[in-house]
Amino acid sequence: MRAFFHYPEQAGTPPIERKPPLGLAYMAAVLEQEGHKCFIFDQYSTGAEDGELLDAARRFKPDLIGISAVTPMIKTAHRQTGMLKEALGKDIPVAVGGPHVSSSAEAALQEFPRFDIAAPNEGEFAMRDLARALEEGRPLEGVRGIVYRENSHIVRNPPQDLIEPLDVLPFPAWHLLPMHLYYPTSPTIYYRGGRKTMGIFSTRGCPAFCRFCDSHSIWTRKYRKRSGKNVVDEMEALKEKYKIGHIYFLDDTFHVDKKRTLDFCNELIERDLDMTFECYGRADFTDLMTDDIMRKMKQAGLKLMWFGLETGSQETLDHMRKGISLEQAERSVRRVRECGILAGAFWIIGFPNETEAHVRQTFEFYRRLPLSWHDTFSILTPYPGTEYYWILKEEGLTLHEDWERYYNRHMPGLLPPVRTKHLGPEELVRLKNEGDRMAWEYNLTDHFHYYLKHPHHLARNFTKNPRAFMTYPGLFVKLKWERFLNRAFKVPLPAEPVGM
Ligand code: B12
Ligand code: SF4
Repeated sequence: MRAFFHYPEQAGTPPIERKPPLGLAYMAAVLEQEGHKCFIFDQYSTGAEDGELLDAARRFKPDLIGISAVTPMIKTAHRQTGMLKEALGKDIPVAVGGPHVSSSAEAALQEFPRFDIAAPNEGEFAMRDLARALEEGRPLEGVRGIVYRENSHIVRNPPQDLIEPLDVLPFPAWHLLPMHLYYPTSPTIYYRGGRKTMGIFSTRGCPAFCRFCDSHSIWTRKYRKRSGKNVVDEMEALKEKYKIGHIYFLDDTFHVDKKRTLDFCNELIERDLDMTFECYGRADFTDLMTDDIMRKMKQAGLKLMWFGLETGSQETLDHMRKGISLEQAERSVRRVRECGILAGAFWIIGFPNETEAHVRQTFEFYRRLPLSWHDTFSILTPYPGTEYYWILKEEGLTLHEDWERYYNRHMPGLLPPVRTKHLGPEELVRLKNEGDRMAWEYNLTDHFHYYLKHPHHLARNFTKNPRAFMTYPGLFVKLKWERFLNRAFKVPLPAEPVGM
């Protein structure tokens, strides 16, 4: 069987960040183990034209197509499905998976008639069983983990069991990915020190209940982990094969399990790979960790820990069911910094009850924290599958469901699909831009200080990406000049988002 996997382009703009479509690479690895031939077309990161997609598919001659889509990609995925079916000239089954269909497989098949099969949740074994059934000419009835059309009905088969232990999975099929596109590190990501980077997914599922988050639709809330040894094996392989020096863990919450965290650190220290890493943590789990564990993580190579802090208003934190307090958030960031690790945070504005005063509270909190990376602001976007999807709808705060416009940040000229009870979409964009500007002013100052202290990183990053560096002085002058005009002559700040 020949399986062609596709990760569509981001409609409307160039990619935010080139990161590997690991889901497709995992599925391809599993299919290859079974003797199938696979191909991955990462249109998102390559920026390839649709014509190139069709050429690649024609050359490969697939028997099965698998497309991955987040919500804002689903329309593109559907349009391209039509093009692929037409170009290949025969009835090749197209399965779509990933976050959007994980929460709403039936609705997606109803809304998008060209998809034949939707595969919600974890896809490795659903895809394996689907390929086996198609190859053997068996009906889809027996394939667990898929939703498909039968005559005019949509049929949902029983789900696959969650994969456990996760160590049974092979490493992703890196050889099918344009790996070089994921390496380059921008000068703004200074702490990676110019090392080649790659992402790893080492745990699945987050036990928390944040109302804006869609992770549970894919993974459930059950926390599953790969062993420390298995993860370090993957790091070692990436180092040997691709000279990767820095890993960004894409897990929702890396350090839920203290023992696994320690096992991983000990293994990494013992093997002395000279690799660094960054990960996402939750403030409450970090709060529970002893300084010993934090220091061990630092010793193992942890450069930066990211936190979803979201807001500076306790009322808003409680509304979104974040499950942390502002004190915990602040304590965790300070502790991480005291242990010699950098700290970054993600922020969201636009929660249903938010007023401008709430957003300003967030800005103040943001300024107070000793963060090392100042991330820009997202606007709450109610992805289907999240609790806010239903809450906002019921409260009349959802403005439309044009999925293509369901981005939560980095999209110039795009209004959010929601409002709050007190702020309209334009006001949310104005506040977001004000926040982003503040973030960039901090970032430029922080980068300057970091590079003063680490001139060798400056040299390394500069040689890796000189063009990106050249934008630094221009951005700095622009931000300062606009701020000066705003303060001195009340000239409004430009509405366009900032960033490098
Ligand atoms: C890394 C990441 C990114 C990377 C993209 C990486 C990439 N190329 O895949 C970047 C930073 C670019 C990104 C951007 C965005 N992201 Co993002 N991202 C993630 C993150 C943290 C990890 C994804 C990952 O690597 N997973 C690991 C692999 C193994 O899993 P997977 O890709 O999901 O694949 C598995 C299953 O989904 C399924 N599957 C997937 N595809 C297919 C296809 C078939 C045929 C089958 C059978 C199965 C299947 O099987 C796979 C293996 O088990 C997730 C959070 C999470 N916990 O998943 C959010 C997440 C996917 N992102 C999300 C969002 C909202 C976005 C943005 C829209 C945000 C924005 N800026 O507006 C953009 C969209 C950009 C775009 N593509 O158009 C949401 C998606 C919600 C939704 N309903 O769409 C998530 C779930 C975050 C969350 N907690 O809510 N993201
Ligand atoms: S902690 Fe992160 S991954 Fe977990 S539910 Fe909240 S937002 Fe989602």
